[in-house]
Amino acid sequence: MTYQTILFERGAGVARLTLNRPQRLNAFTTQMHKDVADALTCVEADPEVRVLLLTAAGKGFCAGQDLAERDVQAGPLDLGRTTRTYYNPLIRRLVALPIPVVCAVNGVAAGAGVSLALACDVVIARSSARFVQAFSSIGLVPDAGGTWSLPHLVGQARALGFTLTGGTLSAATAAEWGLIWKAIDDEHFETEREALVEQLSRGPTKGLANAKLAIRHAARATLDEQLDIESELQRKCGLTDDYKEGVSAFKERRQPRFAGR
Ligand code: T3D
Repeated sequence: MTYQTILFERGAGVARLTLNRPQRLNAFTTQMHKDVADALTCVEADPEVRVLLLTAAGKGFCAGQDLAERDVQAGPLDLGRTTRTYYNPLIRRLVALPIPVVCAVNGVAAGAGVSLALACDVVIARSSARFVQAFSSIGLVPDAGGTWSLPHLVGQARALGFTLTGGTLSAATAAEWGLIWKAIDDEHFETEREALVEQLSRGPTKGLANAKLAIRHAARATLDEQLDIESELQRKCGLTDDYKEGVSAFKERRQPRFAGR
C-alpha cells in the first residue's frame, strides 16, 4: 500500500509508520490524517504486528497542524470540528492499541507534533531534537491530548510554564523532566531505536499490552481501584502462553521465546 504523505511497512512483528512531508517538517494536512488513519486500521487488524514504530522523514518530526491549510482571512474556522474529526480519533486510537507504540522523535516536534509524541508509550528522541509548545504563539490551546498528557507527565507547574510561554525544550531537558523516556546521541539514535523495537517485537505482547493498560488507567484511578485492575489483568496474563514460557525459560536458565499469545 502506498500513501501520499506517509511511508508504511510491516514485517517481523513491527509496523513502521513514517510521516513523510519533510519539506514542511511533517506538518499534518487532512490527507496525512487520512493516510495515518488508514495505516492504523491495518495495524489494528493485523495480529502479526507486535509493536508500532512512529517516526518521521527528514530533519523534523512533526510541526503540528499544517498552517498553510488554514485560510484565516476567509472567515472564522471551526477548529473544534477539525480536532474532533482528526486529532482526537488519532490520539484515542494510538492509546488504545493493544501493542507498545514507540515514538522516535528524529527532529523538532511542535504543537500537535508534541502531543502526538506524548500519546505514544515509549518516546525516545535524538539529542538534537527539540520540543516546541507552539500553540500559544498562534493563540491556541494545546490539543491532541496535550493538556492531559503534559501535566500528568511533568506536573502542573512545568506544564503551565512550558505552555504559557510557548517554550522550547531540548531533548535532554525533556528526558530530565520525564516528558520522554530517553534522549539518545544522534550517532547512536538509529541503532538504539532498532534495538528497542526489536526487543518489544519479541516481547510477551499480551503482558506488555496489559501493563500499558494498567499504567494508563492509573491516571484516573484510586489505589484501591488500581489494585483491582492489576488483579484482573494479572489473572489474564497468567493464562497466556507467554507467562508459561517466561517461567519455564527462567527455570531452565535460557532466554524465553515469546510468541505474543
Ligand atoms: O487547525 C487545527 O485543526 C487546530 C489544531 C492545531 C494543532 C497544532 O499543531 S497548532 C500549532 C501549529 N504549528 C505551529 O505553529 C508550528 C509552526 N512552526 C514553527 O514554529 C517552526 O517551523 C518550528 C519551531 C517547528 C521549526 O522551526 P525551524 O526554524 O527549525 O524551521 P522553519 O524554517 O520554521 O520551517 C521549515 C519549513 O517548514 C518552512 O518552510 P519554508 O520556508 O522552508 O518553505 C516552514 O514554513 C515550514 N513549516 C514549519 N512548520 C509548519 C510549516 N508549514 C506549515 N505548517 C507548519 N506548522
